[in-house]
Amino acid sequence: MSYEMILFETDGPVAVVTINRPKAMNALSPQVVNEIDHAMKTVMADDDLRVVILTGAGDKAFVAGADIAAMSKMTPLEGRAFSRAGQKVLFDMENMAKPVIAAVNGFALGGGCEIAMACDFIYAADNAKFGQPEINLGIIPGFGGTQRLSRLVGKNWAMELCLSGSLISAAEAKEIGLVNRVFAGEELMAAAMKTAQGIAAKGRVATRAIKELINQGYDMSLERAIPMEAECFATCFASPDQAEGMGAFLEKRKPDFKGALDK
Ligand code: CO8
Repeated sequence: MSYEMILFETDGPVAVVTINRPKAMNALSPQVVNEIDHAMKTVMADDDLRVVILTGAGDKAFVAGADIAAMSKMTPLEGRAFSRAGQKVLFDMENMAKPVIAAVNGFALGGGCEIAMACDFIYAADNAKFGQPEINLGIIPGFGGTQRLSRLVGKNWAMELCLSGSLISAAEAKEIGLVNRVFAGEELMAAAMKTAQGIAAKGRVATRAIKELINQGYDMSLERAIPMEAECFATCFASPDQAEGMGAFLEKRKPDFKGALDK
């Protein structure tokens, strides 16, 4: 598939997916959402790719939301279809076996904040702004925002952001736990790439287990989630990565993890 709305680049084991509609602040149209979905599936199908960085083109916006012009003409049924399709793409990305880092380089509003929250964690440029301003348009977040935001930052902040539609700075987003780290704009991609390359050098079996456990356990009681961890812990011992990792430690050398993911 050749992309029109995103750029797909690789740097060794790291894929960089850049939403590329800077004139429309990288707004999410149905085509953009489909292309992101395709890019993530391409990463999953390629054994050589291990981590994804998702970012936006230009220095103003990561994603300024769903495309308001496209949404303005939607019927209720089309609105539901768009919302459900977007939710599925974000859910698939959140649950894919390979990590996805959001590098938020400007406005992350509405669907933009929602897509960033569906990534495994967020790095932000110091000029980034976050918000769920849908209420100003007479609608609500539709790509999982009411649910992921409260899980990430707590009910009180989710309520304030969704009800007021106001924006917060990168520093405030870090303070409430939405963003992991904030960088000067020109340093954001290098920092995201350094972390991505570091994760890419880890074992794939362990990486996948960590994603699955944290994502699935998040909504479960500790009593039910903890035994799941023991099962995944045991599974790690069936992967060559366990022998390699521990052997490398004991031999005082760097590990070379080769464990593969099943398809
Ligand atoms: N959709 C379409 N176009 C957009 C969007 C958007 N979300 N955001 C910006 N643009 C366009 C503008 O229309 C403008 O286009 P043009 O140059 O042709 O007039 C261009 O980008 C530049 O924008 P501005 O001139 O407004 O730039 P400013 O720097 O003055 O302001 C802002 C930047 C603050 C980002 C401002 O553009 C803005 O407020 N944008 C809208 C933000 C917003 O409300 N986002 C939420 C959208 S709703 C949503 O995301 C719901 C998600 C769930 C959907 C569920 C399915 C139904």
